[in-house]
This record gives sequence, C-alpha cells and structure tokens, in this order.
Amino acid sequence: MKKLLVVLVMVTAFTLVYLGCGNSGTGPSEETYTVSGTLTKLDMEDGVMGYAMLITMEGDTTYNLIYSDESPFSAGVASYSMSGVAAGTYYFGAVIDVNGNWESSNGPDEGDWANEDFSEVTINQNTVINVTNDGWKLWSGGGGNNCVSGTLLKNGVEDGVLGYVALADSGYNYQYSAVSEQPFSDGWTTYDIYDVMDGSYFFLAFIDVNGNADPYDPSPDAGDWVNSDPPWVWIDQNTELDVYDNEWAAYGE
Ligand SMILES: [Ca+2]
Ligand SMILES: [Ca+2]
Repeated sequence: MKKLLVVLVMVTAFTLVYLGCGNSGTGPSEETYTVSGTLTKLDMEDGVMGYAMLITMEGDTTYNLIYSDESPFSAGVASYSMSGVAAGTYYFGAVIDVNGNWESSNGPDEGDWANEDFSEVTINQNTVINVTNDGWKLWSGGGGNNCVSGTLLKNGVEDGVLGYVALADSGYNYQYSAVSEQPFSDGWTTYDIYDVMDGSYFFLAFIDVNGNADPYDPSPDAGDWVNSDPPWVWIDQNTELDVYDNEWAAYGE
C-alpha cells in the first residue's frame, strides 16, 4: 500500500501545484477580503459554539484549514467574520459543535451539525455566506457502514482493462480500495467499496491501461490514467462517485 500512496501523493501534488500556477486568480496580491455571515439553527441552545471555515487544497497534498472563526449561538444565531482572506477558491465549511469537543483536525462528530452545502466558493471581494436554518445535516459520527460505488468512464480504454479506486484520509493515508467489479467494456466500468466509515476522504482513481498493477499493492505508472483533481468528499451515507471522460490525466504529465 505504501507504494501506491507515495505515487498518488506525488501525482496529486504535481497536479495541484501545476493547476495553481496556471490560475490567474492565485497570483501574488496584497488585497484581502472579509468573509462573514450568520449560522442559523433556531433550536440551538445558547452558548453552543458555531464554527465557519475556509479550506483549501491548493499547493498541498492535504486539505488545510486556512481561515476560521467561531462564536457561541444566541437565540438561534451565531455570527462569524474572517478577515484578511486572500483571493482564491476555497471550500466553505460550517459546524455546530453540539457536544462541545471541537478539534478542527478531527472535524464534526456524532451529534454535531455540518453545513449541507459543503462546496467551493471563489472569493474576490468581501463576501457574505449564511447558513440558514434548513442548511444543516446531522453528523452521524464515527460509525457508518456506507457503500461507495460508481462508474469510471473513459473513451478509448480497451475492453478488459481494470480500474482502481481508493479513499484516502486527509493525510493521504490509504483507507479503502476497490478494483473494478467488471473490467472496462465499451469505455466504462464499475466499482463498489463496502463498510466505509463516516468521514472525509480524498477520492483517488486510476486506470491500469498497461495491465501491470498488482491488485494487492496497486499503483499507477506511465501509460495509466489518474483522476486529475481528486475531490475531497464527506461520506456519511451510501454514495455514488463517478469519474467522467474529461476528468482523467495521463500519469506523470
Ligand atoms: Ca463535536
Ligand atoms: Ca499500470
């Protein structure tokens, strides 16, 4: 497994750095902005802490908490304000730490609430992001018996070629893996990963075009395809994750 990890980390690090350099929005800039807003959960007890976060993957192999602010709920509302935010694209996360044990490195746990719309936001001006009373999902905690499944699509891949999928934690430590349930046929294949614990993972995939991957220690090499921008996903239910034709990059390029 270690070999796969090292290779995937290298591939991803290269890809992210490369994309970052090509993005005009990430150039040096002195200008910064304020991202502020309210977290509303009308039935929340006074004093429970609400957290807002901007998270990025750019230029690194792990997700990083770049900006955050926190405040206690009062009458169902907590306010936050993150100043000095550099222009760029981030994930916006919000958590209500109902059980009072928050550590940013561990994220939410059972009984906490997390914002339903955990998505990318582009900051290039002062920005208000609110989470409304309906914008939360209950975090189900460290249990979980989730199935992650999906389809890998890549035109031109020969029939019989195998696809590999892995879920890795925030440090790119390998957590779960699967080989295609059926080999590629007509440009697609499917996979299933069972018993995935609730949590956040990077979703990594590669297509073993040249057929030399060891199923017990798989890793991509020259001639293979890897998903070029692995998403960070939060799994707390059965989830479908697909990789489409335009989401593959030649390994090492
Ligand atoms: Ca908590
Ligand atoms: Ca290979």
